Amino acid sequence: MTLKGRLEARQGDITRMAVDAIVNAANTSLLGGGGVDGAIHRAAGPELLAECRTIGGCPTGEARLTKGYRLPARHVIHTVGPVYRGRPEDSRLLAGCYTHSLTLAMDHGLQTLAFPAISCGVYGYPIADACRIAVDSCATFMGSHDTPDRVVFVLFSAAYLDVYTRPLSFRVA
Ligand code: AR6
Repeated sequence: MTLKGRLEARQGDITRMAVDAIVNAANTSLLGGGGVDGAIHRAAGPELLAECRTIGGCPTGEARLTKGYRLPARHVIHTVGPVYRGRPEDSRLLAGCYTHSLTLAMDHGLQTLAFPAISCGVYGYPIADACRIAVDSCATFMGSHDTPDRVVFVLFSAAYLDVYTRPLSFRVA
């Protein structure tokens, strides 16, 4: 299945994305925090935290779905990236964030998704390694499923967007 037009990267604020679901780089409590997690909770309003309280947390490498409330996105997929320690399981857990999020989207018929650079802020994952895992995980999943229709990597900085350009050009013919 072609990836052309289905997988792209852009610079921006993920809370502004009008997609079926934005992905949140959360922590295992799912009760909010700083970085993109804080921005998503601020933009979604207190109803998001209320729904998160009912979930009871999420293990690292997995994902959970909520509504989007006051966000332009209809849903939020909360996933928990690994704290980077340079161990082999870091990459397995980070890949799990992407594949679990994509599977959850597929199971709920969500066709457009936006991902931030999971684990690349407070959790310290080196951006080049994390980017390769993100692109490979999404390209592999989307190459064997016709859903989701479209995935956008939304990077806060121009420098991070630059990192995504080459790996994406290799995978998206
Ligand atoms: N849109 C897009 N990207 C953003 C936005 C935004 N509005 N805000 C930040 N980023 P981080 P982590 C980028 O630290 O490393 C929280 O406290 C940011 O520049 O948000 O997975 C959670 O509760 C960086 O590139 O997530 C956890 O405790 C990327 O998003 C912990 O941080 C991820 O940075 C998770 O740490």
